[in-house]
Formats: sequence, C-alpha cells, structure tokens
Amino acid sequence: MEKGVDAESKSKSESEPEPEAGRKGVERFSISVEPELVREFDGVVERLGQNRSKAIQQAMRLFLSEHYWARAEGECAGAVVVVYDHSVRLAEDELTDLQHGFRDAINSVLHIHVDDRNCLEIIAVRGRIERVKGLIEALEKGKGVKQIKHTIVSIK
Ligand code: NI
Repeated sequence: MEKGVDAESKSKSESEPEPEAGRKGVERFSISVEPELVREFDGVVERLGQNRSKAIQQAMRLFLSEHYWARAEGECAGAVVVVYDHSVRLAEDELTDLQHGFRDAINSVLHIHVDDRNCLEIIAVRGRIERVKGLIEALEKGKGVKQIKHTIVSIK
C-alpha cells in the first residue's frame, strides 16, 4: 500500500505540467500501457512535434469514427484487413473455420503471403451490421492475429 503511495507522489512530482490540466472541461485519466508501446508512441509523437495528450485525443477520435458504423442498423459493406502469423499452431485452420461461419457476410477474401511467417487477408464484407461486427470481434480473438483494420460504411 505504502509502496503505491510513494510511486504515485513520485510520478506526480516528476510529471511535466500539461497546459490542458487547468482548463475547464478537460478530464485527466491514467491508463496502463506496455512500455514498448509507450516508447514507440512517444517516438512518433516527438517526430510529429505533438504532445501525448493531443495524440491520444486524435487516437480516441479515430477510434470513435471507426466504430460509428457499428451503431447503425441494417446493412453495411467494406473491407477488413487482418495480419496474422501463420506459424502459430492452428491459426490458419481457425481463421478458415471462422470465415466459413460468417460466409453470409463475406463476399471474397484476398490472401497475401507477406513474409515467411506473416499473412495478410483483405476480407470484403457485405451483410447485416451485427454479423460484420461479430466477424470482426471473432477475428480479434483469433490465434496468431497481430493486427486488424477495417473500413466499413453503413448502407440502406
Ligand atoms: Ni499466407
């Protein structure tokens, strides 16, 4: 308990003053992030001449815009890009089984062998929004999956 208090007071005294901190309507929160990700993130933030708060806000807005389509009702269409490591045991079998289970929402799949280990698939989707959401959620839990990006629009 005491250790936690020490750590907190130390980080507070060492933290840089942020211009947004005193401004009305700004909320501060703390998050837990892998150190390697923080280093990579800070590197890009520095190269862009931004600060952490601004970059996180941008990332949050992007996250929200990427999920807006999922709040609509009816049908959607777009592309889901998945990068996975095919050397992970059963990764390929599991992804194939999964896609067969969502064939009502998948139009076609383009497979690219990126290097010795990694594969990239562009999954063209069109179907009920809840089915496409289900597909993306299932892909996120897939074995060997490293990255997923999607561009989806809602259609009437
Ligand atoms: Ni491949």
